[in-house]
Amino acid sequence: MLEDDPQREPAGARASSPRRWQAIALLGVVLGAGGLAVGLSDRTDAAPADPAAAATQVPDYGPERALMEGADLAMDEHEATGSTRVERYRRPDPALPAIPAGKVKRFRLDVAEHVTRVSDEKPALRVWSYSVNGRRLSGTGGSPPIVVGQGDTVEIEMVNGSSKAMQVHFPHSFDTHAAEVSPQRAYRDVDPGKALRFRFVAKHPGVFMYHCGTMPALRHVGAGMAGMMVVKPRRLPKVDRELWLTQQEFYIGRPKEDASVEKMVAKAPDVIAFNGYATQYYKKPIAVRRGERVRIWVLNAGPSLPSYFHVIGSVFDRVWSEGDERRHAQTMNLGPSEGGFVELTLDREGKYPFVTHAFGDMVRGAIGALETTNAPAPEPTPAPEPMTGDEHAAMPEADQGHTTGEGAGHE
Ligand SMILES: [Cu+2]
Repeated sequence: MLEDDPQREPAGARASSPRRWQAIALLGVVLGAGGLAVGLSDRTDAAPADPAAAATQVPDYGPERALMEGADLAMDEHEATGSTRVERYRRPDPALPAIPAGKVKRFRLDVAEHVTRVSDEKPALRVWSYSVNGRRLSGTGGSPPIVVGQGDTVEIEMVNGSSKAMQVHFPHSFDTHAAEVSPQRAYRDVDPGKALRFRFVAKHPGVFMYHCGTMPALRHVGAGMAGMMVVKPRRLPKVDRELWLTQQEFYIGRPKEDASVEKMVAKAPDVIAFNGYATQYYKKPIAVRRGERVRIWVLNAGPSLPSYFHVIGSVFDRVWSEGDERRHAQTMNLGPSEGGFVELTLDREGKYPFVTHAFGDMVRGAIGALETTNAPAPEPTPAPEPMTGDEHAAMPEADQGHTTGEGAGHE
């Protein structure tokens, strides 16, 4: 299925970049006393003259590169420099984009290393993220969703910084869990200013993660390089409204600089956000209509913490995640990289917070709200209080007076 159409030099040439070889050399030192040093020591030499030979010696993706993680982590932090102008925030549209027209679904991913806030309360940081077909989530740490249908042929063009304005300093790559391809070919590193293209057939439906797989992957995903790829199942019934929410962790380092690798390793994010900015959909809720059927596509992009997606004041009629379907569910549980959708109908006017029900994570910003069109205007919003007790008691408008179940006449 894969039609690999590289637009750049062979992978081996990239593997000879000075930083990479420094990292390999350091790894050699680190592992010097161990048996692994035997297997890797030949890579501490200068770059091989033959790129093809280098490609076979140094896999772009796999356990051997994962071993280099420690070395890379130690060396690269705070290495990048660039514009520190803080990008202007624009609230990402939570409406799920349509599947593009055309027989082949084409997506051009571009990379930017840009300084932005991901929370009103925290300093700005340099986030690494993707744009999709020219659309970027400005002033947030998020990346836009990609939407195709089951059985579609998908063409990905990964451009690592199409212009100087993208401020790209590092090799990056693009790995989508929706594809069945050779990762050594499709997901290999792309140097700044270069591009790579591949195709696959999206055989499996689901909500898949895409992300940068360049080692150390934790650092690249923790810096922001992840997003949602929806492959809609065949014969999926139409609903009134489709939304997308990607939960993602952010690890703030020194102000306006790259994310903190130490915090990533410790799994201690400063911010956990839906669609790249903490509490944005709580402060300005997502408008829905009472009685309409809403489908919310959710991805947990991690990189390291689980998500327990719950809508306060509602029960999911249907949950579909990772190939399984359930009904009558209160929460959709998603490990890092997992995704799915929930369907619900809000029968009464109101503001319905959605959260990860891991409350220690929710208070870091993983809260938003659906608000029916005619609901009262949102209250002036202080940052949400930690909900250590009964969450419903803490919510405005939770009590609509329907304690006996007779319900409907209230509105
Ligand atoms: Cu990357």
